[in-house]
Amino acid sequence: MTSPQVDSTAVDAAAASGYFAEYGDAARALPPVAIVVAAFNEADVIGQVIEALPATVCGLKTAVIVVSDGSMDKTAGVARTYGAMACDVPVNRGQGAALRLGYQLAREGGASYIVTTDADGQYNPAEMERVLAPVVAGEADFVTGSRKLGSQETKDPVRRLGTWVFAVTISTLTRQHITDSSFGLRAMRAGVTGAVRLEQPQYQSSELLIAVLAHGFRVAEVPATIHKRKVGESKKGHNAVYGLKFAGVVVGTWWRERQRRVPGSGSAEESADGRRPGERSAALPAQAGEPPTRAPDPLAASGSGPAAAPAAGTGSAGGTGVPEASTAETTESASLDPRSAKRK
Ligand SMILES: Nc1nc2c(ncn2[C@@H]2O[C@H](COP(=O)(O)OP(=O)(O)OP(=O)(O)O)[C@@H](O)[C@H]2O)c(=O)[nH]1
Ligand SMILES: [Mg+2]
Repeated sequence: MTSPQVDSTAVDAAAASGYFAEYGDAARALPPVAIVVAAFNEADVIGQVIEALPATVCGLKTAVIVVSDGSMDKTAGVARTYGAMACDVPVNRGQGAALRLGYQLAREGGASYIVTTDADGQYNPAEMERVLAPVVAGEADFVTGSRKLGSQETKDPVRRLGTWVFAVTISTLTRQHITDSSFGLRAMRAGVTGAVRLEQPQYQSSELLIAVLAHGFRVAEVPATIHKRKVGESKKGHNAVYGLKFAGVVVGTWWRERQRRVPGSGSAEESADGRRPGERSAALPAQAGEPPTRAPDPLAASGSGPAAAPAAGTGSAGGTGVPEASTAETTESASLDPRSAKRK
């Protein structure tokens, strides 16, 4: 349920100004890691999710930003009670619009890194460490968890097939080896989110991934776990609707990013940050307050070979010393286990 006709810029501006007025310095001087969570009608579960989020990841302090838009329950209030900074948008636009606003709030608050997770408890907060580590180490600009490399709880054959089909499709279209294009636990340098074009109001994950790949950012995948939703229902419709909309975003984004190439010239338009589509990038310039990172791995940044290769099949991300993932199916409680790297 989304309302795409609203003036998104005005909605974002009003919501951001309310958020900064409410949280003041805490919102303007964020710690290095902003954990951004989009939430819609998740009051029954979001408290447990926030409580289980780590206070530090990779040795860096975290702050939690929850963007609730048009929730009809007490999602934003519960998020505040559990210590998150909640941006309560009055109209419902979708997860993509909410994350985009969350990224903006994180960047404006000075966060160096953004980690995303969902509000429904499907991801294991203890795995944030593994997802963020290659970014902090300067070995990747964007890291997504992968259920193919890790594990998934669902036995739904349609879901499993869909994940595989979209991974193969995106790998073929972008010529980068991707095993999971819709994993909600991911980490990136904050500046990446401002450099790519993000327009999807709801089905955002493949747009973000394809745009990041097309810009030449260094992408890696690490093994991670996805559980079944514990409370409530998917906000994105059942398999057929979800699959069709997701497919539309994959093809639409790929085509849009292709158009950024200058026709016939063999070269490509530059993006806002001076980067060309498909160009394997050097790391983004460090932001103020960002801890120093190691020099990028020239192989990872070379532009040849699969950008997502570092973790594939190896259980670690590019030799970062990131812990191996357990490929065993983990129990439901693991994703919300407050004993694992608890916030407070
Ligand atoms: N702010 C906001 N968040 C949303 C909206 N729709 C979904 N979300 C959040 O985005 C996250 C993912 O949404 P889900 O409905 O769980 O979709 P999914 O995880 O892709 O699919 P499932 O596997 O079916 O759960 C959850 O945290 C939702 O609360 C929305 O319209 N607005
Ligand atoms: Mg979900």
